[in-house]
Amino acid sequence: MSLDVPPGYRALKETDVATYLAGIPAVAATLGGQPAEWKVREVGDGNLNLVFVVEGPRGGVVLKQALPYLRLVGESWPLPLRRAFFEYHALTAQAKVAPQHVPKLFHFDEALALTVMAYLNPHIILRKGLIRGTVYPRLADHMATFMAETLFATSDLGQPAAEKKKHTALFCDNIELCRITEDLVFTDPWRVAEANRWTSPQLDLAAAAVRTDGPWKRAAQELKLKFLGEAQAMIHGDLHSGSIMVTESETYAIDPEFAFYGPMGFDVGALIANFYLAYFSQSGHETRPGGRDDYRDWILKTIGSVWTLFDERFRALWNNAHAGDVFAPALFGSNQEPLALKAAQDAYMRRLFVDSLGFAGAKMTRRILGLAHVEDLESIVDPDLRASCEKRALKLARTLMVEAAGFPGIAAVNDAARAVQREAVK
Ligand code: SR1
Ligand code: MG
Repeated sequence: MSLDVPPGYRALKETDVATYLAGIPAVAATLGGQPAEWKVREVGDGNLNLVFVVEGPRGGVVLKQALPYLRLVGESWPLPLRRAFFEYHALTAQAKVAPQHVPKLFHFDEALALTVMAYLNPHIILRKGLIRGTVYPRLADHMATFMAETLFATSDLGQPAAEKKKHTALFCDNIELCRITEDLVFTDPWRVAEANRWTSPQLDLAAAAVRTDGPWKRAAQELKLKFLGEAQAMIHGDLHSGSIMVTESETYAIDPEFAFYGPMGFDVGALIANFYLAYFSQSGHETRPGGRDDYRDWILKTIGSVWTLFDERFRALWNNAHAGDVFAPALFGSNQEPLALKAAQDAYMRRLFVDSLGFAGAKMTRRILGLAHVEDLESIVDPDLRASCEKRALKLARTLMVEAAGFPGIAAVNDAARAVQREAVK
């Protein structure tokens, strides 16, 4: 198949990068020295793009370029280059309210579909840290802040309707990346799809059972309806632990190329899902039974703190930084009906909580039965051990999707996860 690329586009090679960057003064200054001294290496290990790390005598940058196809699959799966445009606009919007949690942007080239940003060093991808069993004491605080700030600011509470409509329009053409999510997260795991894969034969029965499970399929479609129809805020759209870079003291959300105006719970749910996947995969990484018990506890504590702090910060923004056309202070001013406002906030946050659990369940299911899996589980070499971790994760995933409304709070969800972890796997 010949790929349709716009004039002026070419996929860069390692040998092109220094010459290209030399033409961008802010980047040249950040790198220092001469282009001949800059060391370039392609490090992309994600599903979609080329990623070059460039280091000079003074500092480093990352150049991320979209390919006209899905890297994970190859040229048989074309993908619009325009995703770089959405990533650039999402990073720009996020940097306005959470600059400490997104990489600094140096440059965007629409024709080449590339962005140049700060090289985060010595940060590592969170997923790798979770596999190693590393504790990140500030992670929950940082991710709760990132989500509360970015979701609130782009919601109808944080900006006037006219601005929201314009910003929504900027992202509404991100059709193909949304389509990936619509298919891979909400549809394929519940049907026979060529791209699906799972640990076989251990999960064959489980994969077949999912396809005939009416309540589970219905829950997936109710969530898909929300994803398609609820333009609540500009969401990151792919906020898994591979899209977060960390040290013990810093946290950055990267790669928002799936951004669009969608349901906020999709971001919160993606993060929670990846923590639960990490939780259930620990049995595959401990060197003796129980060796990761403390770490499992830390993951659950982190999940609890993410939700609690997010809830707290989102409400604080609502009380102190309201700028939208809904729930106007004129209707709910502090001297007027504080209890009515509190009740409205409780209802709003409750809906968001229930949505987040449902989305978390869908995101967990797709990583076990769908096309794109996660290293947390894939790196467990013994297929029986991996399958037992995956069965536990699937069990919680179903409960989160089908019974989300029955959970009174995040502590109860963690209790359910602990109970599943303790059960013998069938
Ligand atoms: C087909 S691309 C597979 C997945 O990689 C991205 O990170 C998204 O999660 C997407 O669904
Ligand atoms: Mg990504």
